[in-house]
Amino acid sequence: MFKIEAAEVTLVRLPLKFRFETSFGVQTEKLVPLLTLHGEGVSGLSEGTMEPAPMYREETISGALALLREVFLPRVLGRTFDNPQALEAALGPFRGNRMARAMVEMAGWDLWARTLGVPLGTLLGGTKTEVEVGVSLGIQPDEAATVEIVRRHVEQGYRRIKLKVKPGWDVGPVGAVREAFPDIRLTVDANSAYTLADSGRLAALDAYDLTYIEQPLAWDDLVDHAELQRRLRTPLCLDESVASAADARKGLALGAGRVINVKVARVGGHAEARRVHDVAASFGAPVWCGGMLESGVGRAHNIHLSTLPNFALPGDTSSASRYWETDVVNEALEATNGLMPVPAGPGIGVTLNRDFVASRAELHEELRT
Ligand code: OSB
Ligand code: MG
Repeated sequence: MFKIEAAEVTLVRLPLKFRFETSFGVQTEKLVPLLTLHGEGVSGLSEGTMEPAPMYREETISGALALLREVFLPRVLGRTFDNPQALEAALGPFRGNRMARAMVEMAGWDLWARTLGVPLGTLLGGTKTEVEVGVSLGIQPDEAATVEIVRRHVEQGYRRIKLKVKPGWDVGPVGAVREAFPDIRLTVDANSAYTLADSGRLAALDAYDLTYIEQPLAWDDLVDHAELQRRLRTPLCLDESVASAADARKGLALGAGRVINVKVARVGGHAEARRVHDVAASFGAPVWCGGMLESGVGRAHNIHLSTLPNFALPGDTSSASRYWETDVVNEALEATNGLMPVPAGPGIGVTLNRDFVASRAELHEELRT
């Protein structure tokens, strides 16, 4: 059992070390909402992965902060829960807003794991002590720059290279990279930039031996993905359009894809992420852990989740030092030769660098009953 006595919400602005261009825009900094749930002598940490504007999915930081303040935290503050599943159930009646609900649920898992003194991954049923990771590389100015940035990351040992693509920026860079690196595990991610009318262009990618094409079609679509999958040899991987285990079941049953990118916050937390993992396993479909340019808090959550067995393909949880000059946590989260060690110790295994967080905080609120 654990009691939630108080909550702290902090919003931190971090400059990104690289310019991250996707089909939906360019990012040069990250606004990171952090939640601390205080129990009796123990606390749990989580990070929100919604963004200032609803470009990836529909949730936003300002919307999530309002919901946390006005609805979700008042529902759980002062209460005692048997386990994180009971905490998840307390938020179960609320619809949508899964990233906001996930902040509460994920901090609850960390709090509970720290109370028990076990690593979060172990509590979730994971067994790995390190997890395989790749990198997600943004759209580059030209093909030569793309080949060059891929070379740097292949040399660092990353186990998979994912290139962001969009209409007009696909077969060119993919062909150039495949020619330079015939044997690497290569994927692309379109973040919903295509429609079924582009299926000819997408079928041209079949020539490059991609492990999968991630979310080519609309963020809320499964039916057109199923039609597209019938027209392609390359497996499709669903990201945006899977918000729950039910979505995963429907998508896999329809043949909308053969792989799922699991982002714990997108599906509402660890319990639902594990259900997505299990549903995919029942279809014989591998999953992998996606990323949202997380700070060390979200990154540590991702690493622990990735220790489950059906995380069978390398995730996006690359070294924190790629993203940040200074991270919000004290521990370094660094991959060596494409292997990310699971942070040791209870819970997510990382601690907040409180001075740094305070120096970068744009908002700080404490809530109690
Ligand atoms: O589609 O996976 C995505 C980042 C922000 C929003 C969506 C996505 C991404 C990434 C980055 O691909 C993965 C990472 O390095 O964290
Ligand atoms: Mg994606």
